[in-house]
Amino acid sequence: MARYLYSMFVFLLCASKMSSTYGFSWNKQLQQATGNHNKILQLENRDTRLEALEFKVQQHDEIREALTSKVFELEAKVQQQQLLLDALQNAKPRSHCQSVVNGDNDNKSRAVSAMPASCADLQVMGYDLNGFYSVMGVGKMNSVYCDFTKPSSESGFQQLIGFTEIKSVSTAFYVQRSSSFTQINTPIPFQVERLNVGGAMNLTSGIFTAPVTGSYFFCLSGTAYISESTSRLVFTISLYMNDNPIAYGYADEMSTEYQYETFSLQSTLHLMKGDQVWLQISSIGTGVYLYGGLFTHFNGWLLQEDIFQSTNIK
Ligand SMILES: [Ca+2]
Repeated sequence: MARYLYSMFVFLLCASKMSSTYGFSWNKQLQQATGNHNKILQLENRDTRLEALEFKVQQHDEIREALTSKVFELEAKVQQQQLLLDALQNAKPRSHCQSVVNGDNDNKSRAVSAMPASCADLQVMGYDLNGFYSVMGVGKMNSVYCDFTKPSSESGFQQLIGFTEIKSVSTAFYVQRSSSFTQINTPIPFQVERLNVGGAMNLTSGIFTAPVTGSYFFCLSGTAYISESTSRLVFTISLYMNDNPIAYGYADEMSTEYQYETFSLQSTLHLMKGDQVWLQISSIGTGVYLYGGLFTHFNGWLLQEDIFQSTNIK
């Protein structure tokens, strides 16, 4: 560009010199040369500014490329942070009451394979907040207080509060007879259902089937009609558990007038799931019968479930 401007200046100078040859005055030539020189300077300034602008544009392009690269780098870091956060959330217990969490080291893997039975187990599984926890006891759940600020060897590390009453099902029934019954050696059916939570009591067959393994309570009370007789008339009712009589109720009388004799029995039994319980008359005299009219009552309910057997938790 400078070479071009210098050529222009020489050309104009020659032109002015030639003009003097043809009669122009020196002053006029000088003015014209000065004007031409100024124009050249203006062009040089414009060219300088243009070069400066081009340089700035180039700088802006470089800055833009650098910023774009930085944005990509930050996006990658954000993605890494999110992955790390997800991993931490999966590795930590989600709540105090949660029994099992996934672990990523050998100890945690060992703990996941079994139910926690102590504060020490919970600690291995990643729990570190003091509080009340439910852990596996002998046949039932235990409630313990864990103080993770203390070494596991100290007595205050774990305090047993007691066992936790947990039932996987609810079972309770109360049934009655509305009519008399005299058949022996057959389960006594019932006609009136006051309560049969869980439906374990079958009124038609008279048989209760344990829905889960655990301890149950049964209660029977009733009335036997005994006719007048000069000899002793008896009425024996039996509580059966899987074809075996395990308890008896008894009533008898010998009178010249008919009598109503009452009987009752209670039983607390440990039943396995599927075990069956029912009542049946074992012996009955002539003219004797189980009195109906809502005078015979049979109740039963689940006291305590062997939660780990019935839920098959090891
Ligand atoms: Ca009697």
